[in-house]
Amino acid sequence: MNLPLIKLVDIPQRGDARGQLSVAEIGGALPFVVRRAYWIYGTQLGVSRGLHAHKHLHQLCVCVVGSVRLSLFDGRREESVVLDSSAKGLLVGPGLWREMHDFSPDCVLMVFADAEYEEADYIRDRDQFIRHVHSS
Ligand code: T46
Repeated sequence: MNLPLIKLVDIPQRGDARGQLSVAEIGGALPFVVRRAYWIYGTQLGVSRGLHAHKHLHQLCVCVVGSVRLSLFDGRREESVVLDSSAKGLLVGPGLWREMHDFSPDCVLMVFADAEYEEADYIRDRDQFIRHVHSS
């Protein structure tokens, strides 16, 4: 990962003969206490989501079924990461413009966040985001 605010982490797999089990916990894949979890699924073909940044929020994204491409932009550089395994998670810090593209029809994207939902934490205008990063 070239952008300092994103990090690909291993999610321990504890499967056995009965089937699979993946775990995200503090001291392991999770560097923060989870205050909210949500999951994105049933995304229509060709739809892109995200298209915003967060001022403070830290999140761990895990694609538990299917695949999705996340594109992250810090105001200068852009990086794309394909998530297609429940054994990998992407830690996404604040101050990054994020877009989600190429959802597979079966994609289930789980997101763990360190804060409750707060619309005031969102920057939904790309030009405003660029001004925000260049002024901080
Ligand atoms: C992010 C990416 C990866 C809530 O009421 N509570 C919530 O916790 C969330 C996440 C959303 N909402 C409402 C707000 C909107 O009316 O659900 C609706 C869809 O949310 P949004 O358009 O922001 O969804 P995405 O997929 O564009 O973005 C989401 C997260 O909002 C965002 O924090 O980083 O996934």
